Amino acid sequence: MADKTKFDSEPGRGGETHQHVSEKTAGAHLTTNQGIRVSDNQNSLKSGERGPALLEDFVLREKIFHFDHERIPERIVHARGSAAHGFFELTQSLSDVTMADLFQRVGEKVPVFVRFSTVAGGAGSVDTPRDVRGFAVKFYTQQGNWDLVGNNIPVFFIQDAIKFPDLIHAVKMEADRAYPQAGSAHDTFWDFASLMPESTHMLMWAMSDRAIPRSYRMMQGFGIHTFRFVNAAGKSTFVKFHWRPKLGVQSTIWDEALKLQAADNDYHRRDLYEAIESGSFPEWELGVQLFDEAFANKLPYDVLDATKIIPEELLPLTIVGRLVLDRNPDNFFAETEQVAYCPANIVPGIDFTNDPLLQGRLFSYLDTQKSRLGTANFHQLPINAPKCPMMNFQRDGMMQMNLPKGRANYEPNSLAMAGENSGPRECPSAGFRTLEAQTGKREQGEKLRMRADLFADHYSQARLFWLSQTDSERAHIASSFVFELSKVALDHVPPRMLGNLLNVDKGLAQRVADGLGIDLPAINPAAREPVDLAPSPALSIQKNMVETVEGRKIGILIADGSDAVALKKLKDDIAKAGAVPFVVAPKIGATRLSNGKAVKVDGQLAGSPSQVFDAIVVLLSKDGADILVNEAAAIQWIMDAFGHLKAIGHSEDALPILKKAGVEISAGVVPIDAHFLEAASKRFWDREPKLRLLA
Ligand code: HDE
Repeated sequence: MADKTKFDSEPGRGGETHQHVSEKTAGAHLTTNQGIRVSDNQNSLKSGERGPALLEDFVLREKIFHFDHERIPERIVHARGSAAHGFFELTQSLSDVTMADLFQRVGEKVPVFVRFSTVAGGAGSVDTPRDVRGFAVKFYTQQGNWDLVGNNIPVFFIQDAIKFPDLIHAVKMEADRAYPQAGSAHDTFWDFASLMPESTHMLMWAMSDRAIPRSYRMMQGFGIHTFRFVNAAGKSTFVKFHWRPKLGVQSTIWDEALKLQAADNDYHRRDLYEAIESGSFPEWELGVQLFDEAFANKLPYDVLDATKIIPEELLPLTIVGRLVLDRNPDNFFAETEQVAYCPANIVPGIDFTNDPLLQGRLFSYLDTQKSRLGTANFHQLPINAPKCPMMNFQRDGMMQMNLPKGRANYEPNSLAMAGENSGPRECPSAGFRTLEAQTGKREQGEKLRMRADLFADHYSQARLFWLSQTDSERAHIASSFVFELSKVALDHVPPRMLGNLLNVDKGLAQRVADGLGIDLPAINPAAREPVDLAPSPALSIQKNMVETVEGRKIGILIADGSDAVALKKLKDDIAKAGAVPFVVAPKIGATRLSNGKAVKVDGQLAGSPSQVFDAIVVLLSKDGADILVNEAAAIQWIMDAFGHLKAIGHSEDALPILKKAGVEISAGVVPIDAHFLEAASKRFWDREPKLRLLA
């Protein structure tokens, strides 16, 4: 490869840098796409030194032509994303319920490519808006590719695919003004959402801290729809898929998410990339909820309705495998951008249900890939190609990259009798067979445009979600509704939304009305009266926090005179606990520590605000504190960490600066030697009511 080649460098006539290889250097010659060696990559061909550029300059034209076409259409939704390679390893066999090959043999691994994304924003938008996150997994199994294209929230806004274009039009930037980018806090979204009572359950999740995750590594993932497993005997079992992050679910809080949009547009992308580069591989468990028709028929909601969950307390998860992401893509475009997921990609042993949202998706993804990737041959791109043999009689099309040999492009044929290659054939026993699902009479009958009865219950599960949250989480949800609705300029919309929320919980509706400063309207009649369902503690983030510093990033503020021994110990302890220390100082170059030695730090104070850390340490000497007490960036650094409910470790001499930043010595504010790491594994929710007025 050219990487290790030594180049001669010499300036050209205009002082431009020319890097040369010699004629004999192997493997390092710059060429055109036709393999023609390039002699000068700095100057276009001109007629005379001040003359016009010449049309015959094929080197220039080819280079600019290719550049002009570098971009492809971005995804219509989920445009902004990041991805990684890894594997899925089976830890418990499911051979009794499915014949899918990847679920047979414990210990066997299947390669995967996983893409996480936001939904509403364009490809260049920020990572931390309030939004649902995509969680799409491509399993390259021995039986072909299976794509589990899910989200980090287990329900969806709508029940029927026919509403998807309306939902997306409403949430994306408004058609005339082309803003806001990547956010739901605007007229058209809430106009639509308030007219769609079926969205209410999803809105509760979207207004919760689930929609502002700390990291892709710290989100759950869900297949959402009810799918089917089918075993070798042809028996079908319903299944719902859940991904569980090893680090637990962790989220930011709203003020922090807002400030992260300024601090680091690529916060999640960087976090995923760095974690994998450093060998701290993100990991999830795969859990399945398995049930049969009889169980489904007993539920007070319909399992074909994607706005409903089955609480874990009612139907526990069986953990069957683990997903580990251990390799970053080599090229963002070739892999992350060109990967084409499709819920219709399933393997023998897995099948669909009649969920009307899923059924629409089965059409959409293949269709969209054609316009996004420009050719029906996108499946041949390395990232999309199956890793098992793939053979059929499909031919030609734009960008055909395969070179099929022979005449057999049809079937049946008898070319084998003439000694020619005759191509592949169907297999009745191992080929994919759609389950001959025996379905009840409600799945058959007249052709109707209508929904099943239980789909009309729009509020019971929204209430269940609300009742399952801690006080702090409820305050966040109510405040999010206030924030979003306060951005709505159409005065008739917030009351309509409140009329829906009254069906969820009167207290919630009242809090939102108070936060907006408007009167509580009359309740909007429910299409079907909600019923009280038992709360599900599993739905709360705070009740299930994994108290660990593993995978977290801890910012340490130092300045001239900071204690060298304490700094070393702190960094070692943090690294030993599986977290990442990140040292910040007013200057990136040399900071002179207490031992007289100069150190280079990881980030400059003004460019490394505390939002990007999970906990901070203020490790200042008296002199350092005296100087930084007059530095707004340092005060803000500490104030934000306190306001974002993070642990703050400090040296004795740093106390005056903490005081100036308004830090009250309270839970989570600790001297560095006093169990700082224990504090750093938590967030201090109880601090919040003293710091901000929540709804
Ligand atoms: Fe998607 N969705 N979606 N979606 N979706 C796309 O496919 C669509 C839905 C999801 O990282 C598109 O390749 C319809 C639910 C993810 O590349 C498109 C409906 C869930 C991703 C599309 C839904 C998802 C997409 C756009 C309603 C969670 C990103 C580009 C019936 C279970 C995949 C593309 C990636 C992407 C259509 C609803 C998840 C247009 C019609 C529900 C994670 O085909």
